Amino acid sequence: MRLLLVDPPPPFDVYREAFVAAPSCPSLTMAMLGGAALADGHEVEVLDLRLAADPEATLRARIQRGRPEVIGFSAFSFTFNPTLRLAKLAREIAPKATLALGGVHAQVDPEAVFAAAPFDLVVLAEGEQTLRELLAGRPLGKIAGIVYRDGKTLRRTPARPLLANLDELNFPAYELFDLAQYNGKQGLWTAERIAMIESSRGCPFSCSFCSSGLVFGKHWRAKSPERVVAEIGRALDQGFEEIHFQDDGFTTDLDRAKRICELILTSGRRFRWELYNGIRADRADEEFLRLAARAGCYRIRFGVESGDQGVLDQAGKGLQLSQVRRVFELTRKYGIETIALFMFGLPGETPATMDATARLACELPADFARVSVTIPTPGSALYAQWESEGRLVPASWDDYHFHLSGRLLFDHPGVTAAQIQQAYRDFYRKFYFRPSYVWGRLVTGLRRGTLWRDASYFLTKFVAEPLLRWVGAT
Ligand code: B12
Ligand code: SF4
Repeated sequence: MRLLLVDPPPPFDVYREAFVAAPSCPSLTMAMLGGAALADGHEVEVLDLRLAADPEATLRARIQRGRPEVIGFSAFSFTFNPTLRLAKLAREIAPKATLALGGVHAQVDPEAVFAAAPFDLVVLAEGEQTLRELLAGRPLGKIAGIVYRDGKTLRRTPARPLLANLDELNFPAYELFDLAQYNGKQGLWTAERIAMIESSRGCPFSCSFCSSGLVFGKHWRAKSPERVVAEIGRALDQGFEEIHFQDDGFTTDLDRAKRICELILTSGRRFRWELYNGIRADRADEEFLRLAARAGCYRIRFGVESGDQGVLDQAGKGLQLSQVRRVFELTRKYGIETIALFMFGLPGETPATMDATARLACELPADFARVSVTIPTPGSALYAQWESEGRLVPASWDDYHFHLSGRLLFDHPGVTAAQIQQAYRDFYRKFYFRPSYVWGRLVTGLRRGTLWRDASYFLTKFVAEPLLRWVGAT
């Protein structure tokens, strides 16, 4: 079969207004699905419309040229509207093709998707095996884990059990991408070609604001260390220079994480890697950090969320601030860069707790810090809570990104949008413009050889981009 996998563009440039860099590397989602389809001998193309100047025209041309029989889209909430528009266009150009939708947003209310766009099926949870069965021509009614159109009726097939042994997955098919189109060396990244790798799926924790269990569930499953290192080796052979782990729980089993580091060391391959999706502050110990540093880990993000213990507890984070302080000290000890990630607007938030968050950020020996405004992610406990309390503000899915500061997606009992916006600006000013921080970065930059990278990051974020925005606005 001829398969076209489409990565939709965001509705607008979400990163422009925020002090964060827009990542640019091939999608792991598309690479995993592509790998599954290639293994069965199908013809696969990936179309990354995040890179297209005119997504509609690009999609049209690609469908006309490749005549795909199956077109698969993947959507977050934020990219749901562009996906619907593109699916309608795809249907016009290829009336006979099977249109499938997967990804996190489709899980929340799959039936509702069919009213909005002419999809033939929505894929629930993990998608590799479902896609293989679809491409093999299995009747839709016999494919587990989908909702599909049967004439005018919508039918849901039995849930597909999650894959027990992740080593059975095919390797991500990064050969489907034109790597020359990707340049991750922007912002704080240190290489141009960056491969996303997942070493595990699922997360056993229950943070109220998180919806990550929607796709991969709460049961943590992991690839073997040998498989993870083999996957990395293949990515390096394909020309990637750096590895970013996208798991929710790289260190859920610390012994496995240490073994991965040991295998990297004995493999003799030297490369830099980052725990990009972050790890929990209570899931790292000294031995892991020491091994990780030796094995090339140069940066770890930690989801701290708040500087107020009460807010953390209400969010069900299950983390103590003392654990946060300790892990930052330890990570620094081994020379690994840290990014502390925070949120504003969780339940229990007040102006005082936002101050406490900014204070904690400044007290931690973190190399960088970021704050995002809470979005009530569909499928999370927080979304359900605020929906039942009538606190959700009517909004477009286009607004479901983390960098919204001028307007809130919820009516918060303790803070106003203006207070959050002020606290957001103050946070960045307080953290990045401290004399001790600036001095510390200079020294660290000289010691680690990152001075030029840091200087260009700060010049871009705090001088060039605000200036361009100001020019654009006048
Ligand atoms: C990597 C990642 C990114 C990367 C890359 C995204 C990409 N396009 O590749 C970057 C850093 C760019 C990114 C950015 C954002 N992200 Co992000 N990201 C993730 C992360 C950590 C992992 C996703 C991943 O690669 N998983 C591995 C793959 C294999 O799994 P998967 O994508 O779920 O796909 C599987 C199934 O869903 C299914 N499937 C999916 N699509 C399809 C399609 C078909 C046809 C089929 C058959 C099956 C299928 O099969 C796949 C294989 O099993 C998730 C968290 C998570 N744990 O999922 C957040 C996550 C998806 N991101 C999220 C958000 C909010 C964002 C941003 C909007 C944040 C922001 N800046 O404000 C941006 C917007 C991006 C944009 N397009 O502009 C949220 C989405 C919540 C929601 N309801 O929308 C998540 C869930 C994080 C969270 N817990 O809140 N993200
Ligand atoms: S925020 Fe992290 S630890 Fe908490 S449930 Fe989500 S993935 Fe798990």
